[in-house]
Amino acid sequence: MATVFQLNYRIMNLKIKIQKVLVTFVLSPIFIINGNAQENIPPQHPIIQTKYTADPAPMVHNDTVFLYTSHDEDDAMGFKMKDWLLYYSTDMVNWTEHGVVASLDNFDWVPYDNGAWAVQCVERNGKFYLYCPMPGGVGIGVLVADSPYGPFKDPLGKPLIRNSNHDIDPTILIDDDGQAYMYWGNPKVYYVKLNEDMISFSGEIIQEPTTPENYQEGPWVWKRNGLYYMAYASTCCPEGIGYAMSNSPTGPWKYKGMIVDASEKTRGNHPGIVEYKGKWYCFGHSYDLLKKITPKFYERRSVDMDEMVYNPDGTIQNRHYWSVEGPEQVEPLNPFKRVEAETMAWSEGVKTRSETEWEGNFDWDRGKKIADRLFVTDINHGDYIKVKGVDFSDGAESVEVSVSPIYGGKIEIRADKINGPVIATVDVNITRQAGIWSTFTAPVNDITGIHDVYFVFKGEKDLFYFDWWQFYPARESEE
Ligand code: FUB
Repeated sequence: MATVFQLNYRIMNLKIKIQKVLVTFVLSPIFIINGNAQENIPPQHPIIQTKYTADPAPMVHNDTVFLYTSHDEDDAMGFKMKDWLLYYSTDMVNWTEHGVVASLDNFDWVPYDNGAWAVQCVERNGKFYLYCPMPGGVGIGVLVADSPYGPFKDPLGKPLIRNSNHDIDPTILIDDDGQAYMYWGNPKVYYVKLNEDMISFSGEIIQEPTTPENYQEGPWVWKRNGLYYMAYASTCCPEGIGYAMSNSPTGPWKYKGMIVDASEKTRGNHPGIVEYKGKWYCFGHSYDLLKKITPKFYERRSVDMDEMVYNPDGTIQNRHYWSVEGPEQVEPLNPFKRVEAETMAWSEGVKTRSETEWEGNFDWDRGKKIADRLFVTDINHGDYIKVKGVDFSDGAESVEVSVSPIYGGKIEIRADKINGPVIATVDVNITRQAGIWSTFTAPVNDITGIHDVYFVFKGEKDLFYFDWWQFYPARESEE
């Protein structure tokens, strides 16, 4: 988001960029030969491909990274944001979608259905607090749950903060002495002390007098080795991720540089920073996925991330842009337990959907609930899902998949490359069973050790829905 001046500047810039893009579009041999922009896009990244996501807010709880995001609708032109999504990972390369974790419907007092902007979730005393800004002076609300997955409820029935039209992008710091602070704002930074209940505050709302250099919006505050850090969408336009440091949670803040440089690919940006198993990671968002399909500009963003490295003096190393290869995998993935099909390091073509399965077929008599499912949809010939670093250990004997067949087809499970050796072929040879879930099993060819796994879909069209998969270990040969 930006001031009127910034918006005018962005529009002017955008016109120049569109002209440039048109020139490229017309002159580039890639566009002439292939008719699309795919050649220009890195082979991997952003980290979520099945939906447009923005404003990443990672949170570590136990051994899992929970990633809350805003959600740009697939047909968004400008901001079209109704709900918030949750993803999780234990290896920082394969992300599993949990689906919608909260929405504007959670707040009775919000007057519109488009304005689910950048959230942050924090845990305190076993409860999870999701701070949700609704722009245009509506305010910042808070939702509470007993689990990071929700369900989240509004304990106040009114905004926690309604201070000005600048009330967006909340971030929370709980200091070592237990004092919690909330920071937010565009184009200035505001902060207030939160009470221990995390749903009320004490004292004045302060407009931070040293709003750090290059600050735009999207603050993210954390502490390391006694030093306070504030990262934020920085410079305009486009925006990268800059940061400032302080010796105190209340400033003054001193600008230290860019963590991720501003570039055409990032445009608006919004940092989320977290430490996980001894390494630090910086999340932001880009338009890379959108650019894969069009040179046009819409508010359809995609969360990306990479490792973030400190210098010995506590300053942060700059990275020009998210690397193509992403961070190192923290631990290999275990295929011998059920893995949700919506667990992926990368995918092409597929989408996801939530649905409740009922016993009955009729609106007026659905019978008992069988299951709430989130599954992979829109599976057509040539689409694929890549799962990184799967540890087959001493080998697998068979693989089982849960699918709901539409026109039917095959899943070729391949090692290391989309056209790598076939590990197994699962034949889904039933049709017209959409809504009915069955498992299919196939024998596994010789495979041991750690491999990237590609689920490559083959068939004519609308093959099936895909819910989960699991390998079974090779049985020791009988003496
Ligand atoms: O996603 C909506 C708004 O755009 C966020 O609140 C800002 O940080 C910017 O990313």
